[in-house]
Amino acid sequence: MLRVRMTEETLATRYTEQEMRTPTHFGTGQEAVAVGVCSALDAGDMVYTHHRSHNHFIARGGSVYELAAELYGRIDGCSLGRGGSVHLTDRDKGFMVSSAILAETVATAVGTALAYAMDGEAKVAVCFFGEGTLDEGAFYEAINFASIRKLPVVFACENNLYATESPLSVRQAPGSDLCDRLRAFKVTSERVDGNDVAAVYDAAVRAVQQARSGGGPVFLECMTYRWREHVGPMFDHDAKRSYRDKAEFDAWVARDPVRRSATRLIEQGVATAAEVEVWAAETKAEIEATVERARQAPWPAVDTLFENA
Ligand SMILES: Cc1ncc(C[n+]2csc(CCOP(=O)(O)OP(=O)(O)O)c2C)c(N)n1
Ligand SMILES: [Mg+2]
Repeated sequence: MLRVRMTEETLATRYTEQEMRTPTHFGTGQEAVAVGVCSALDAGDMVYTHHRSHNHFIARGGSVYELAAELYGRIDGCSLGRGGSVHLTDRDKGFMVSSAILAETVATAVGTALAYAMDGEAKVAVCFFGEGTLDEGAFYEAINFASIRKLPVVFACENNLYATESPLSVRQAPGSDLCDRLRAFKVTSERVDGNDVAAVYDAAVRAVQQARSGGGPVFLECMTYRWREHVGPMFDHDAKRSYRDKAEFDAWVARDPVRRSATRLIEQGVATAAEVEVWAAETKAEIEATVERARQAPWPAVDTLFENA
């Protein structure tokens, strides 16, 4: 979780220098969902995700160097500098792709799960997405098909209460419940504290076990909150945006998943406060050096511009 947090914080800081020319959706505050779910997977499983993609890439074992190089448009990037933040890939690590088109990767994850089922492979496809994806028609086609075929797929929803600057309250009928929508399709559904990495991990282990053993898909609604603006490195209140209440923001920051995780380790005697501080400092230094190294990597050669099109 520290690696995920420090990577995102370092990239957000460097983003303001205007050298990364890719639209970027930062996932600060949502780390526990990525880490909890990815920790429950096997190496052979396959992850798909949406535009807020960095947490999942790093939690799946993706390289910080290749992520940073991708954001800088360099040849060493995971997509050879052509994709930017919303087109990450590392198939060998079990991370197929991120995509900014809402619900697109839900449908492709279901297709991957269908392939696993047809080939008799005991693998699971996982798709991360925001609650805004439940506003898309394609989502319901995909989950219905997965349910009918009992496909090995886990739908990991990061419900951070907002899609761009629209709260859930203006996008769904009063009293509407996302898990209930999935239950209408007979998909097993569970709401979980998405800022508690242990709770997410436990729920993900159950979900993956069900999917892998032929019990059908599972929907996890992970309640969480994004700290930064929808797209870009700023904080909404610094940017004078008022669509989110400052008190609401502060309440979620008080439930910082990384700090909660550290506190638990210290309380359980797994680590001392001093050790946690050393980990944080060492991780930060390592990542800052890695991001700077990526910034200095070469550009793709101009005559390769149309390769891999
Ligand atoms: C099909 C489609 N419609 C609209 C958009 C524009 N869009 C980009 S991000 C976004 C909001 C996404 O919200 P959510 O799914 O909750 O994810 P979050 O950004 O909160 O992580 C929208 C509407 C899009 N990318 N794709
Ligand atoms: Mg959202």
